[in-house]
Formats: sequence, structure tokens, C-alpha cells
Amino acid sequence: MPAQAPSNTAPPTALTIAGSDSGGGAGIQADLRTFFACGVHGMTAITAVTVQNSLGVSGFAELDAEVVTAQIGAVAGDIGVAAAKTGMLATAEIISAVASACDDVHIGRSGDAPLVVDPVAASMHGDSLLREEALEAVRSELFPRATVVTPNLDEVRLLTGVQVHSALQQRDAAIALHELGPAWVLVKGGHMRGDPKCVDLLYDGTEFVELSGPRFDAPNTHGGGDTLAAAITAALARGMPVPDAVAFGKRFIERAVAESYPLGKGIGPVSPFWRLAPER
Ligand code: PXL
Repeated sequence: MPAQAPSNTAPPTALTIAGSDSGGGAGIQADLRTFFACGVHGMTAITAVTVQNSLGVSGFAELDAEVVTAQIGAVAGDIGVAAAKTGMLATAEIISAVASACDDVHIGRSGDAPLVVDPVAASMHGDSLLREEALEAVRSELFPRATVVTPNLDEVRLLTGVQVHSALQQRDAAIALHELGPAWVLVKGGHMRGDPKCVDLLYDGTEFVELSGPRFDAPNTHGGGDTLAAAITAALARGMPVPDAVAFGKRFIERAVAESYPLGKGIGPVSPFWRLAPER
């Protein structure tokens, strides 16, 4: 029998610009396993290395901004990036470097590849992952370049001052965030714990779209925000329009929360494993 040739068909590519979670549930690790589960080739520009487990983040070291820039340039120049996302960016200096690097390789709302900005500020345990003075750089340098931003309600409050406890306030927050320049805003409702549903609000400056899903009483939701943003990015890399990509991401995270698992003595991760065929 002659040797079989490989298919030689490349999957779509996606780049995550984010921090490493040594516990494997959030950050770069969540993004890569989500990209994999979505059939997308994942690439990384690592911004920071956190020291963490299921009990929390005990410290982090950020990389030099030039190293972050170089990682983005290296993969974009050779492999190509169909869609990108940002997660933990740690400092204002890294944010500025990421903004310039994305401009250079045409990643962003006015470029060739869409950019999902998940404005990560803190871990679920409340450990800071972004220096306080960097918030202004998120607003002024990152948001104007974003195709979609995906803040949770804590990040909404930090970025806009709007406190969201109701659907009406969620709309106010979406308007305030859209004024900062992203093409689309997804205000996640997961932290509105009194609501029996989990309603995320998508807004493009014209129309509000409510994406309603079940609320799970799940204790293990580490990496949930990252997984949602990564699934949206994977769908964009596959060429879906933003509303379809966000709807895909919402379905993906619902299943990932439904299959979340305990790990260590603290908070376990959401799981993208549901997308993989069970072993036979
Ligand atoms: O889930 C937000 C997040 C993003 N990136 C890194 C993290 C976390 C939460 O802990 O550690 C590296």
C-alpha cells in the first residue's frame, strides 16, 4: 500500500493575546482548549505568567512589552491571523504595545481580522490582573480598536462607572461602552445573580439584541469569561458575522458551564470537553 498523504488542509487560525494560568482553567490555557474544541488552530502572544491554582492567584510577572509585540508580529507575518482576542494585559505599557502591534498587522475593527477584547481586570477570587492605572488605556487604546468587547458587570463598573442591577441599566452600560469606540458591545449578565435567566445584551450602536439562556447554579466557573470570548473568536475566525459568532459563543459557554468540574480545593473550571466525541 502506498503511504497516505496528509490532507494538507489548514484550519482557520486564531490568536490569543493573554496571560498564562498555571492551573490550566483560565487565560491562555482556556483560550487554547476552546480554540482546539472549535477546530481552530490557536496561537499565543503571552503577556504575563500568573502563579495560580484553584484557590487563587498568588502573583504574576508580566513580560516586556517588546516581547509581546514580537510574538504578534511573528505569527501574523508568517502564519496569518483570521481573528484575535485579548485577555489579561496586565499593564498600560503592554496595552499600548498590543494596540500598535495590532494596527501594524491589520488586526482590529478597521483591519482585516476581527479583534475580541475581553477586558480582564481581576480573577474570580478578586485578585487583580490589571494595574489600576491601565484602565484608561483599555478605554482609550483598546476599545476603539475592538470588533467586540465582552465585559462582565464588574468590568462595566470599573470602565464606565455604571452599576448594573436591571435590564434597563444593562442598556445604559451598553451605550456608555459603545461610546468608547468598539463596533459591538456584549454586556454579560452572568453577575446579575437575582435574575433566574442569564441575559447577555449585544449592541452595535443601533439595535439591542438580548441573548437569553439558562442560569446554572454552578460553583466551578473559573475561565468562563475567557472561554466565551475564545469561542466567539473561533467563530469569527471561521467567518461568521458578529451576531452569529456571539450566539455560537453563548451556546458554547452554556454547555461548558453545564459540564464544569471540580478541581483542587477551590474553584474548578468550565469545560469545553463537551465538544469532543466521547471515547469509544
Ligand atoms: O478569567 C480571567 C482570567 C484571565 N486570564 C488569566 C487569569 C484569569 C482568571 O483567573 O488567571 C491569566
